[in-house]
Amino acid sequence: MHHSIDEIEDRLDRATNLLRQAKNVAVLTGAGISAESGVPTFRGGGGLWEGHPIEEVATPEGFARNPALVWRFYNMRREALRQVLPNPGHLALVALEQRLRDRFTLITQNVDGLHAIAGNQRLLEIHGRLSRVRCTSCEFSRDCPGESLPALPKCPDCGDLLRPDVVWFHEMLPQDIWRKAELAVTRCDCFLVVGTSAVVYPAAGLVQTARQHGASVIEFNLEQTPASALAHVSLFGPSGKTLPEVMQRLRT
Ligand code: BJW
Ligand code: ZN
Repeated sequence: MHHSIDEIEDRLDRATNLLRQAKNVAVLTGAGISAESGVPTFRGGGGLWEGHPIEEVATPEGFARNPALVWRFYNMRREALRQVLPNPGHLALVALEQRLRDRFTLITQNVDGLHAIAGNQRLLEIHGRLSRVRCTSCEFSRDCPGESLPALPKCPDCGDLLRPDVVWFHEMLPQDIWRKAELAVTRCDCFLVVGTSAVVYPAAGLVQTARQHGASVIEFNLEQTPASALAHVSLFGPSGKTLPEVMQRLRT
């Protein structure tokens, strides 16, 4: 995507104006917003982890087949998270929440916890959180960030196998959180779609929902996605640059 300086400026101005006019704002983020923090995206790198398609390690079927393999994948990612910090894209969304307060909702597909670490409070983590574990048999659940877990961690209450508290393919999203996300999207007049390939449902369907309820849609991504066709303005570039640029304009 190559645009002239004038075209880029014009898009930034249009995005800022849509945001300025909005009473309620909802934001959907994906792995791309954390890319500049050093967290790998899913569909980058061919969507493979050590040669395994992501469906093999991020499904209940994959976990049932080979829990040790799946835990190796998640323990590796838990370790990697210790090194990472929020980037200017995350911080721009904290500034936006501070400006709008209860007129702002951040919906994230990310499990890295970086929005919470950055300081967003009106946050809906619809795919769960990597730092949390829960029992495959009982109600036990615990947030244990930065803790090294055994190769096959067991429940302290019942002794059965623990699993990462994330939403795998073929699983339902946490219903209360999902309902809140849908409600925020139907109520917003401006919807930001940041760093997501917009192919994983039901999250990707929120872009359509926003449009159907009359919101303006602004996309932040490196490249075009299925959401581009629904966006009023697409800002192509790293969100660690484009989000702060829009926030900067909003202040003047
Ligand atoms: C940058 C950047 C920078 C890079 N700046 N941008 C309807 C239609 C079709 C299929 C389905 C459907 N409904 C359900 C399905 C099946 C399935 C699905 O959607 N499959 C599709 C792939 C086709 N969905 C489900 O299974 C969902 N559950 C469900 O529907 O339940 C009902 C049911 C019940 C029982 C039986 C059957 C159905 C659950 C989906 C859960 C997704 N979980 C994962 C894993 C989480 C745990 C973990 O992390 O391990 O969530 S999958 C993975 O994808 C992860 C992500 O949250 C999610 C989205 O990915 P994301 O964030 O968009 O990342 P990428 O890598 O794809 O994109 C990064 C983007 O950033 C790119 O565009 C880059 O260009 C950009 N970028 N750097 C700005 N600096
Ligand atoms: Zn248990």
